[in-house]
Amino acid sequence: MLFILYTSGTTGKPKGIMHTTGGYMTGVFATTQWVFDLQDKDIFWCTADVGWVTGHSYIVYGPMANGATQVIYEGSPDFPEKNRFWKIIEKYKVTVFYTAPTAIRAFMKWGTQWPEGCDLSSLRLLGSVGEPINPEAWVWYHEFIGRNNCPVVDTWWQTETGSIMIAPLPAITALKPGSATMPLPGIDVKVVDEHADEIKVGGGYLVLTSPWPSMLRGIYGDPERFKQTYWNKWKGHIYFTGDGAKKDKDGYYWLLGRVDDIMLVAGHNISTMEVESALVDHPMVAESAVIGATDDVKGQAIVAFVTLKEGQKAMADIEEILKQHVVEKIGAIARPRRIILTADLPKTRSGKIMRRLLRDVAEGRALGDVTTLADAAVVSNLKERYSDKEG
Ligand code: 7RM
Repeated sequence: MLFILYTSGTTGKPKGIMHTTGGYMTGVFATTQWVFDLQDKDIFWCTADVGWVTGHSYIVYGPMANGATQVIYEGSPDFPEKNRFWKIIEKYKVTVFYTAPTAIRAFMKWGTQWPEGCDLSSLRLLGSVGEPINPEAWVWYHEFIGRNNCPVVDTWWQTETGSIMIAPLPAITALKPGSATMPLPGIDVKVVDEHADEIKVGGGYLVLTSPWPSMLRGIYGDPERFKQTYWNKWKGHIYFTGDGAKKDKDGYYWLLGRVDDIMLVAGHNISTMEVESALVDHPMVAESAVIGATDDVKGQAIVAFVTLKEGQKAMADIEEILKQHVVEKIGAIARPRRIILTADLPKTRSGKIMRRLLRDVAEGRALGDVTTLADAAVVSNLKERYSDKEG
């Protein structure tokens, strides 16, 4: 065994994911080369916390095994000012920069004056990891950080997979904003339905159908849960990722988030990600988290928690404006029942939104496990505000 990493703070009781030396190292060594195409002159910077798998795989093991030159930073992105990251890139002439959509949306919220005041001309490649990157954030990242001059590689993978599974190969794969594109060589990915039948074009469950070097070797102390969680949804050797995805006619994969987060509204499946993406497409919105709250009539009704951009005033009819915007982007079926404005969203330390806690808030329940929440005050504030308004 090399390490145990506890994961899935977003959905429930954390699982101790086990990785071993040879396979894991092979996976991260190869994918660091393939996806980031590191050369001797490169200066690589992955902004992840080392306690997240991204920090393990793409700060500690992958780049180090490749002998890469790296920037390693532990500190906040907004101190002493909101240009801290751009100052670091300027100072150390970073060439490859790897960060998360949650960070990109914070940069967007702060405004373009911060990156614009720094010299980012050393950058040649940008990466994204951790959640689906909405096209709006992808385009902003490409334009204001990459100065329309750097490919953006969206990389899909999990603590369990150990290394990147779906991502473009820079200068080889044609990019589509918002898509992680296609599986890396040797990685067998499929989108399947309830019966494990492959969906060649369209949406379904994302599965892996052959082993790969850096696959997890189990859940520490709980082999039964390992089988149940990943291997028992279908017969045969099919690893279930827990994510939903759509495959388009060109064979590109579009990640839809965890299947547990998909809503059923009046008989229609709507992913929280699609509604969130429509909301952040509005010029006033910085970030949003969408959940399905139990509804007597529709089964589930859409409730959206929304953070506005810095300096943006909340006018009286803002809820109606945003609801209408979602209707225009997706259709009447996706019209949110409520929009709740909030300064912060509950997140894990790696920046993933904890929708489970927002469902607890919306349905007036006591909060479930909050041990993986980065800032506990965020949900208690929301809980107070939500019940005020509902009454
Ligand atoms: C690397 C990491 C895993 C879950 C995974 C997805 C989501 C991660 C992307 C993504 C869409 C991406 N490990 N996820 N990367 N969704 N596009 N590029 O995040 O174990 O902490 O989380 O994160 O739902 O299953 S993790």
